Amino acid sequence: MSDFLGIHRNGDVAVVTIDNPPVNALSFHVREPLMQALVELRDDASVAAIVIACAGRTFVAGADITEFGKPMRQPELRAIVATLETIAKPTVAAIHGTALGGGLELALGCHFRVADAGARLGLPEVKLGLLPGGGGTVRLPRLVGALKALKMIVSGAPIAATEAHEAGLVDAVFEGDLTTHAVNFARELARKGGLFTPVRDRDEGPKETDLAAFDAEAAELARKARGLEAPIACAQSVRNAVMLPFDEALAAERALFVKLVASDQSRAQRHLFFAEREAAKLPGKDIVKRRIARVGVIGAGTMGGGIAMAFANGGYPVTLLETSHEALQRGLATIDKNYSVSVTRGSLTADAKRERLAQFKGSTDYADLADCDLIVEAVFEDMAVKREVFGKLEAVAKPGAILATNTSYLDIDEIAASTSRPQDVLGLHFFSPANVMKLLEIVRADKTAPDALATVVDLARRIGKVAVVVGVCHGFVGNRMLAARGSESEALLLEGATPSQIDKAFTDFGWPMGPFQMGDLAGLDIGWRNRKARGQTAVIADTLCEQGRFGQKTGRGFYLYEAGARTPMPDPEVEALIRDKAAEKGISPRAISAEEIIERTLYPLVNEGAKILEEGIAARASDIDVVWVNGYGFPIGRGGPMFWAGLEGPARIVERLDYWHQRTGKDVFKPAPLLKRMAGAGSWEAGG
Ligand code: 3H9
Repeated sequence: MSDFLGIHRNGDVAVVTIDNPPVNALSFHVREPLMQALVELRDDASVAAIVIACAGRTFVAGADITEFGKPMRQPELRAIVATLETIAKPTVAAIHGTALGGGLELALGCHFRVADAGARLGLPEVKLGLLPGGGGTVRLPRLVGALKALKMIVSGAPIAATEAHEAGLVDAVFEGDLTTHAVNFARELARKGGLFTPVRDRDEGPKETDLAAFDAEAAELARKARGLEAPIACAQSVRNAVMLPFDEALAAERALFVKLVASDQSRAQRHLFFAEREAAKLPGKDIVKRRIARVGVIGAGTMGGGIAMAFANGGYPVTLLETSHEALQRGLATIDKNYSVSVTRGSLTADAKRERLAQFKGSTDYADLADCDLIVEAVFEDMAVKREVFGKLEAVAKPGAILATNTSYLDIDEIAASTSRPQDVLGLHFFSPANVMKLLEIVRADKTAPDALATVVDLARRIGKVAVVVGVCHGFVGNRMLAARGSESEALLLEGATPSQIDKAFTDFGWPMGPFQMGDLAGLDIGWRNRKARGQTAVIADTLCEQGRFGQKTGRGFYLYEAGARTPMPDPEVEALIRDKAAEKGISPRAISAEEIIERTLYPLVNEGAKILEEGIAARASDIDVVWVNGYGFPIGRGGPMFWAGLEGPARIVERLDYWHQRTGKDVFKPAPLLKRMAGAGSWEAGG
């Protein structure tokens, strides 16, 4: 009937099959024939029941996100669902793969839902800064109860078919050919006959709601939302489903959706959705990737152990190498302990822990790396040590093995030059803890072969990382920009701001924590050691370290911590120290506004991003956003530094950078030429 929709008959059951690869999104060219098909089948007396199924790898994964922000073409999903509910004969959604967002809402318009045993169902709109806008917040509570619906909608996390069955969302779970099962299921219902009640008219769930428990849960979720509007709107809409008649609650859901879809937060989150997928794309689609069957990791310290766990978690056998038997045992014991914590927390079963541990082979002999297809070194951050490791790898690694360094700052071209196979060398910059953090900066060195790069980009996805390919420079994308963000921290303190005032400006902006709280958490001694090695100083942070104040681990840093606690408390001693140091430098303290704090920390961050883009260290502005959101906690509702720069107004940023440059003479404030062009052109691409 259309390229995107087929109808076939199985006796008196009509099967409508949506076919819109890759994920069967409900684009206009699907909605139009779908609406027409439903009306025709409803009015066709020879049809006893209707099954809605999908071709390809999944049921409908949602509305077509690319259509948001443009005028919505009719018919809308809500009208399709409303039409479904006018059908008196049984309607059955046959769900395989994922039924997400508008996909699940379409299924909620059917009388019944049957699912393949491997299917997953959810309403993930909140992750796009939205709420389900096709009736999901009003219908789901009628099947699973308000509390469960609240959790599903505010978290956006899908649930498995079996859980959906237990919750009442799915009526039957099948293994084998789903369409055949669905047709038989529908035919049996039609044979039995009777009245089939649409979900909208089933209100057992909302009626039973314990409002006090609901409100307590909603308040807790709102607290965790940290300034994001969508989770609050989701909770409000589910509450409406309990309190208001169906049509009023539906209208209220619509009003909230319309408001959210036009909001900067949702635009930012939609930008990130596509940015993450774009970042994983490399030019040269047909590159044949290398085979990775076993991974070697050199160094079983915090970083090496975490990297080894990341690969083991992704199903790869790992050879873990250390210099001594003791260090190896220590590393393996830590890995064992980390998995035990997951078992205690319930996120891993004891069997899964055993399987993961069985992936590890420990060794102290480089010769044992000979069967590895990828070897990642995570040894001490020192060029001589790294070169020595790569020299040893040269002798043992098999031809074509990819040799990766986890360096955070060092020149990978120089490391590659220490082997006769620089085409196999690249950087894999994991973030700590490497088994948890999503971000992976993949560093393309001068001579890295395209197939080696394509292989690790693919591998990153397989182990659940968000990968961004970056070029070689000091600190790559993330840490280089972090240095720019922190360059004014000390100056702000000396001029009159307190650590808690600066941190508050950050948390008010949406960061999970500010730079001083972060420093205390990571350990101030790390930065101190780095500064000493490079002949640099930071008067306040250095003095704190000289006093043994290393942060949380010593109970004192920029803040005070009660024994075993993580809550920072302002410390008058630190504030006195700051005033003393300022007086020594002849600086009289003045009041510093939150606006000034943002200008002197986040504008240099954007400026450095523009330099990175101009130098080709990052391929796209959106890649930088992916790095900052996934690796450094930049608030998702702001879309990453480069997207936020567009909202903030690049012309304003340039003007204020100029101001601070004139005032301080510091390079971080000198506006990058690309940023200036962007201010004129309106977008990073047009500016470039
Ligand atoms: C919604 O439904 C609102 C309604 O409540 C209200 C309406 C009124 N639209 O992720 P992948 C593309 S909001 C357009 O790599 P996987 C994606 O960009 C929606 N495009 O595959 C990529 O393109 P490319 C609620 C979409 O197998 C390609 O498909 N639903 C959409 O790893 C493959 O994607 C969601 O939020 C879309 N909805 O994962 C679900 N979805 O190849 C969003 C995907 O050019 N989707 N694309 O880069 C997902 O979570 C994952 O894509 C999924 C498959 C799990 C389905």
